[in-house]
Amino acid sequence: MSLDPQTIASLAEHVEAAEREARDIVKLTDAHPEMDFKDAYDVQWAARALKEARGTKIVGMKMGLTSRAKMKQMGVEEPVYGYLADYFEVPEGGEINTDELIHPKVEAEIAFVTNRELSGPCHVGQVLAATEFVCPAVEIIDSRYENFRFDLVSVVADNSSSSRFVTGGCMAKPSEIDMRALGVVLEVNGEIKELGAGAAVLAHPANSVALLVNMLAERGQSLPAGSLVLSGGITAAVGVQAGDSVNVRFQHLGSVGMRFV
Ligand code: OOG
Ligand code: MG
Repeated sequence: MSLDPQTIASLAEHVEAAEREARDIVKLTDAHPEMDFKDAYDVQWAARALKEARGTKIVGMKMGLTSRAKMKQMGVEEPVYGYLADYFEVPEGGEINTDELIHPKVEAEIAFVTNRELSGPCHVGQVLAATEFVCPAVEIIDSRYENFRFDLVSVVADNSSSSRFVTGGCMAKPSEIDMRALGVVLEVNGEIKELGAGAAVLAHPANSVALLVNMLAERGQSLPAGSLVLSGGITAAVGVQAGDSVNVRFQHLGSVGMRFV
């Protein structure tokens, strides 16, 4: 059953305020067990509209739960998307203030920057042809739900846990690197926590962007030219706290670092 428009609007306000105020809340399906996938994206798009009405710009999109490691860690089996707002972006080597977050985790990801509009139906070849460059990225996720426990519908409504992201300065054309074999090493305070390769993301990270475009098409939306897209965590996410220093090494693409204060 679908939720009525007033309920969608009030859930969007509730979850968006929890994000801005870094407060945890119970998952939305506790009070609304009938909520479905479409309702959840309605809440996400309504929350996004609230931000835009306040002057926040949307600078890109992210895919999540695109690797086995992430699906297994969170106990959900389907990729999801979210939007990236301007204030989510942190410069490379920058500081992330943990007072503004609830329980942050870091993820190693490959970011795509597109040079033309992509609309569905979209296949991986169109994504590769429309990719100006890829660059290394770290996403900092921060579920607004208690103890990071959620179901698929609740996490979609919560903008798929989007919170902060950092991109690295090295770029490559898709033809210059084999993204499937691209190795990543995630270190916290100099200690290796996770290892992986690009193929962990739907066999090729460009598949994740194609899936995003096809999911957007279901709502009559497209991916505008110049979009930044995070293709999803390659490894399981790693919890961090104030005082931690994170460095992720990407084969061929340098490294991305940040400090949590
Ligand atoms: C959902 C977001 C997952 C990714 O890269 O897989 C995500 C979550 O695990 O909280 O961003
Ligand atoms: Mg992610």
